[in-house]
Amino acid sequence: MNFRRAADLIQQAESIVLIPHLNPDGDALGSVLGLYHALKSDHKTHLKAVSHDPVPEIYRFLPDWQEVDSDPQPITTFDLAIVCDMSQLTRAGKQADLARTARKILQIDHHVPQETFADERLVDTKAAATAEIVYRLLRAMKHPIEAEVAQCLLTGIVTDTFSFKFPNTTPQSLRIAADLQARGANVSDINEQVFESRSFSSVKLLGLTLSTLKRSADGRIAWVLISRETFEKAGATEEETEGIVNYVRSIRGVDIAFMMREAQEKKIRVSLRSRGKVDVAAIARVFNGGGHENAAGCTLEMSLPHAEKRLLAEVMSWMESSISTNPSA
Ligand SMILES: [Mn+2]
Repeated sequence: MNFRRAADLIQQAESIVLIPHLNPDGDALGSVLGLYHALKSDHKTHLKAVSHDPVPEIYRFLPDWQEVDSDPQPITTFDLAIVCDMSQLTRAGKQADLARTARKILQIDHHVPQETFADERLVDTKAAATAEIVYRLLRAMKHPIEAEVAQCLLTGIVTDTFSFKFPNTTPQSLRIAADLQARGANVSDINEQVFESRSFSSVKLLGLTLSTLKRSADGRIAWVLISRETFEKAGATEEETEGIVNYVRSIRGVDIAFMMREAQEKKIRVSLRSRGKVDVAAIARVFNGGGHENAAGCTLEMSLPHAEKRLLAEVMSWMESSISTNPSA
């Protein structure tokens, strides 16, 4: 990673647009808003944060979240687009065009690279969160990190490590988190906001969803399904499915957990989670999805029962092949 070249791009640009991935999570938004707040003090003539989707309710405590525009006028050509937390530009959704028309693209990410679309890439697959790389960039630029910036970046680390519980947590994640806390961020506030302030409808959805729980005969695979009907019954939206899959993953003996939700008719979004050395990103890639070893996602364009069978068959065959090639697993 060449922080120097990335810093030069930022310093030379007069107009910058910041873009998180669609269905933005705490890391994508924390990275974008951390950068937004930091760069705002540099008096860029034009600085904008745009997103395919509006900021989800649970992240509306982040400083400047109202500045994220999900319906910008598409007339501006920016000097620089900074895309955060995505390995494919299509993950920017309808904002991908703003990146494509920008004079330069800087990609900051920690996913396994899938395509080359950026002029400069700060990609570290060992980083627990994109926010860690943003932190390192700001430090390399000797840019001040104010409390607001620290709160955004720490939110990215807390959400992507699931409060430092996932195995992606490294000594570096903890060191960066400690420094951000020292600069005014607050890990307990973030946990309260993100994990302990659910809406009534999301808890109702959790209950209805967990009642669909199934597992494979050997108990190593467990999953839940959310139909359109379930969403309606709970009065919940898709963003309120956040975190449900972790309950499934927490079951003793489960190596692979997944949640399938009917986003639209014949559009099934899948969240996959695994324990230890089980690479669910490889399974997601079969369906043109992606992600990390222990957390990945994909979309299947078919009915919910059909998608369930199709994905389960893929997970089962992956399990069998991993057992035959790795007898110690
Ligand atoms: Mn991330």
